[in-house]
Amino acid sequence: MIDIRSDTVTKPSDEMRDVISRAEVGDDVFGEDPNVNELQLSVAKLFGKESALYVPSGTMANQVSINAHTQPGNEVICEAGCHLYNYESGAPALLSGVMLRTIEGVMGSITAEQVEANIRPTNAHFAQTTLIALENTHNRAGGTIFPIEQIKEISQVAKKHNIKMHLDGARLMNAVVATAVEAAEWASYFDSVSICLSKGLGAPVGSVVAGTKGFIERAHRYRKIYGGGMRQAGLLAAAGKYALENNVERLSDDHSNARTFAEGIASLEGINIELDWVQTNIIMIDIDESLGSAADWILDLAEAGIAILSTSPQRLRAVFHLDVSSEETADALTKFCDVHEIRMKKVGIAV
Ligand code: TLP
Repeated sequence: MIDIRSDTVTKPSDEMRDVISRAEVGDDVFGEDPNVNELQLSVAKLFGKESALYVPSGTMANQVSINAHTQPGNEVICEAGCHLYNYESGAPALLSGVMLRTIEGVMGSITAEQVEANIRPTNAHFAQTTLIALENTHNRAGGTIFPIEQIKEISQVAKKHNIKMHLDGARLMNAVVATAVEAAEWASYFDSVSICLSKGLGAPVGSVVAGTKGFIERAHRYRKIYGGGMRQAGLLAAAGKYALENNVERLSDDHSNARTFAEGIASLEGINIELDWVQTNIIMIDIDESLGSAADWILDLAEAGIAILSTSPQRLRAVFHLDVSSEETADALTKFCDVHEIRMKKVGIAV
């Protein structure tokens, strides 16, 4: 089975397992795990921040950050398709007591003008806007990259209104590899930045969030409250360190596999792909209703040996990652074309 459901499905390589098996550990709740401490230091350095915190998941990275930046009753501005609004079970309301004010973006990106127009005036009637949360690359918009100039302008608006900025950088290293912009530059416009080690970077578990010392102290308290304190977490952190040292540059292979696949299927009848949106490792594939629903395609593709997910009734999402080689990409492309032919026949369109 070629699994392109997500880059979260990547499994640790033999080399990574070797590093895990030899990792020195300590009790991280006492701050004594050498691998966790080294990982935190290296991510803080990568993002040019004072401090960093290892957490079990990207969701926890976002949620400790929201809580550390806000007070209950505050409002957080974010883009309407973002992960923390759509896929985190309402956690901002439950855990931080904040409201989300969503803005419809273009390819997942919003503008400084949109942001400024959505900041609440200072008046007793209104919630206080205290945080802007952006996502780069943008998952639901198909791995698109937030233009750095736009981020810079939003950060100027944020400063003017004394509002904090958080970046869900689950896939920020994909943006780094796909552009000439370094991690520290992306991060410089934000008060906090998260990164997932368990997606395209290939570690089994874990995310890291970075920011000022004071922010990380508050985030650390929330990690404890959410039950995210882990003891001999160095086994996992060592895999995270290995991922950052070895698996960043190779993300460009995933990007070229995604492009090959997208270009290979884009001209099939009834298949619609915005090739401009294919900027990193994710492809959004819109299926014409005449060819059945995304659910129908998922079943037929599974039979052909491709595991894939949908994000809406007519949209499939394909994600390329380090466990899909260029040969497997070519194979997946052939299989997808075969399924296309099968579905054309099933619905009575001559091929
Ligand atoms: N995304 C997952 C699913 O939850 C949709 C995926 O398969 O892409 N931020 C972004 C931008 C993400 O894409 C995800 C996971 C997270 C945060 C949450 O990370 P985890 O799953 O580690 O909590």
